[in-house]
Amino acid sequence: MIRAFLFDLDGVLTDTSEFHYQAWKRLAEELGLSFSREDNEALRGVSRRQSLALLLKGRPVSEAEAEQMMERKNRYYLEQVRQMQPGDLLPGAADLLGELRSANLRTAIVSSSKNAPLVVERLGIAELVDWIVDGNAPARSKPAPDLFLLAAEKLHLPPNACVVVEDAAAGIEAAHAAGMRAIGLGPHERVGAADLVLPNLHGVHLNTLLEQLR
Ligand code: B16
Ligand code: MG
Repeated sequence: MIRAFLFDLDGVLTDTSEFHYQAWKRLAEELGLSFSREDNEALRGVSRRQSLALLLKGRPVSEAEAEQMMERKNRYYLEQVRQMQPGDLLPGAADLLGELRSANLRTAIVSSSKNAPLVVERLGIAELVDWIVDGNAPARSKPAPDLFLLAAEKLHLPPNACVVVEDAAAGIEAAHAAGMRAIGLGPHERVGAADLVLPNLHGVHLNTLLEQLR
């Protein structure tokens, strides 16, 4: 019996990845490093600390320097996030959240981003979300199941009553490790391990989803 939907944020409800890309690229240029859109693909769903490690490509830095770099990148990122509006929700996202509300199903956002609460506020969907688990949670990041298990606990539901919606391979892995079913958004090469694969949420309705998951 499905009682809740746990949504990843970036790549599922909105596309903050472009803002992450611009911010990391600005930092990389300042550091004299190359950073392409292709490089950015590897950061999908990956924590800020791990993203920096990938950007540095083995270049050694002290812990203090790493902290300062992440702070700088986040400052650039937030300049973009502060401009976000409800129009930045991906097609179909608001409709599905509304349908879940009407059907009395619970909803949570489960994101690796420490900025998830601000993004949710800018998107104007706070009212449609019961709980936000973000990258500030004292838990291991995806592909560990921790963030999803924490969401289930906060919603007072067993893991098998929750369905995860994810765009990253690590997120699908985390959902399965948590004992949850997963809907993967994107190409099969990336999210093929999911129980149901869809290109995105455009035109996706709750009734059809529940049937497809049965
Ligand atoms: P922050 P998600 C992830 O969001 C992004 O996909 C990833 O690119 C980013 O590095 C990570 O959040 C951390 O974000 O720097 O804002 O804490 O897909 O888990 O919603
Ligand atoms: Mg994502």
